[in-house]
Amino acid sequence: MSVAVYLPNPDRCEDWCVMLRELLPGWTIEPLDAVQDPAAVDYAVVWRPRTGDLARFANLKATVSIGAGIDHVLADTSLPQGVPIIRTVGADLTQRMREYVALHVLRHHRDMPAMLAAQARGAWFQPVVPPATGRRVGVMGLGNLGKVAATTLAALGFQVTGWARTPREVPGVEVHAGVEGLDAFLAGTEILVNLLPLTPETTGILNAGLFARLAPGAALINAARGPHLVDDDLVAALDAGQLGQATLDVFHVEPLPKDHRFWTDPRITITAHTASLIDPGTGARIIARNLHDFDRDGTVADLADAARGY
Ligand code: NDP
Ligand code: OXD
Repeated sequence: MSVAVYLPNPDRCEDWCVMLRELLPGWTIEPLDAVQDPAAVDYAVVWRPRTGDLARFANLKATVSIGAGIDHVLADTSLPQGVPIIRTVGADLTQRMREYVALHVLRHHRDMPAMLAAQARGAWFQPVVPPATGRRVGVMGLGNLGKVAATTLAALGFQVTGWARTPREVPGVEVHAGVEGLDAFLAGTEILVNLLPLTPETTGILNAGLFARLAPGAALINAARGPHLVDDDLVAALDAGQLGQATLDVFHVEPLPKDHRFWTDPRITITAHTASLIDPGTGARIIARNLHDFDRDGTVADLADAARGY
């Protein structure tokens, strides 16, 4: 079998090739840009491929996203139609995201940014915050990551609501579904966590209209994708006090450009798309297993639905 690997950083691409070669002995694993015979390529393993990269492979059996999201693959307008896309998900990714969400929800809940600002001024600052049981936190997206984030927050004692496309039961979480459930989901939410996939329906969903439906002074945590957020609407909502704080892990352009206004805004905490950064060692093992399973009989647990967009 022949596998073409692409990540924008050539060194990281080479690292992934080395690990996949160890895990898939007998397979040909090479950087996509080194492929001499595109017709022989069976599988592409990619993170943010360039437009046209995948169309070169006429006999592609499947594309593997090095990550849970597949938006970066679907963004290629010349993507070969009908070629299955396999996501990379697993306990490692879920655990990292649950830690990130718990950390930042607790930070906002306990007013940590204001405490750090007070420390910088040498001020003795004693805000009275409600216990978690008095705080309403909403999680958008109840898939692999959102569900675990929501149940983790519920275990910490928060009043947790969740929003998905379709109804379901999640222990300890009040679930709302679909566009018709959005108002009830947002009403009274004081900390909003976004873990939606990026699709045409969810692009720009974090906008002025949505912020207006949250509790005044709410905090936003966006750990999903940059284009979920309308940047100007975030700044306007912070200026108006409709939002109090934001933690952003993802951005329209990554790395976030050096001159972007978010860097110096004290109301915004920035992390560099590290909420649940895939560890290459673990990720390569998941990908090798998925390729092996798919190659055996065309079935694999982590198949994405390209038509749905996630
Ligand atoms: P899943 O595909 O497992 O779950 C997606 C969830 O979103 C589902 O519950 C789905 O509802 C819901 N959803 C999708 N569309 C809508 C909609 N229009 N309205 C309401 N709900 C909707 O995704 P994961 O949990 O694995 O990952 C979520 C996203 O997190 C990824 O797509 C990626 O963008 C991001 N991510 C970010 C990382 C980081 O480090 N910052 C790391 C990994 C992922 P339903 O179940 O009803 O279909
Ligand atoms: C992912 C990511 O989609 O890291 O897995 O963003």
